[in-house]
Amino acid sequence: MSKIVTIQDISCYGQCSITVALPILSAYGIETAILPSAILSTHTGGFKDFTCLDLTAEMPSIVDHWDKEGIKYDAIYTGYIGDTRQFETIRSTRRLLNDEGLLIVDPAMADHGKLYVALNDDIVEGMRTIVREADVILPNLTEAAFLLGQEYQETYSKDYILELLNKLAAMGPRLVILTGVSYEEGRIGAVAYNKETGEITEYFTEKIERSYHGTGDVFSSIAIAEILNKKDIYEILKSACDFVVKCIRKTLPDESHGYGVKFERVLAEKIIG
Ligand code: PXL
Repeated sequence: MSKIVTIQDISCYGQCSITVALPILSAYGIETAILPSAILSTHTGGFKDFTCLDLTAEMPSIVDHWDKEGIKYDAIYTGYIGDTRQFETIRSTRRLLNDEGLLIVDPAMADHGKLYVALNDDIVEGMRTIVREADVILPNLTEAAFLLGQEYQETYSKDYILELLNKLAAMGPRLVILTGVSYEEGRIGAVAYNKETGEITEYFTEKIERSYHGTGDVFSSIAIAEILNKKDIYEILKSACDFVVKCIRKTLPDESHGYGVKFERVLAEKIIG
């Protein structure tokens, strides 16, 4: 059984970050520890006057204690990071990885061409430092462009996607999974590049014209669970894309529910059937 630690915020309300990652990874039979980076009343997408308790100062002590206890992990999964000092802690947490352990970075910081409201360019720069050390990264198109210091492009060709994948892999990671790729109307999906084999893998599904917060976290949690369960890359992309579409479909009928996706029933159906 794999053991993972996820480093991201606790958004107490809003179906994102740790409240998404924990149940999904657990449902896949992965032992999951958390290194919370902050406690927010809600996520920062659409709620006004959210509260935030920063946990930067506590994080190194937690990691030191784990180290003293001899605790080891098969993977570190990082998500939304709101304070640049935490990137050093993330790098230091790598000492807890087993020999074959993976640093998996979801640079959750932007979407639709814009940084999330509470973030700035220093976070992008910090995110680059952990991307350089990562084994796997899962950016969306906006995050990919920002990591590379490029303008976000709304329309693009296949060559542009291949160029992004190549440049991101050149930063360090051996597997890049780019999300939110759409070459034709009505279809959207993910494209992966494995630097070691040179293999490009794509999976596309129906595009629903409604966007929700937290879908990136749902995608990454499923993909990471499948990676740890040693699925092949096509299965990883298919599982994550299909799961997100099902979650959006479940959420659509409830128009008052715009802050996240109703992933819980979809997860329950996956397990119980
Ligand atoms: O889902 C990404 C995310 C995570 N954590 C916080 C956020 C967001 C997106 O807005 O605000 C606090």
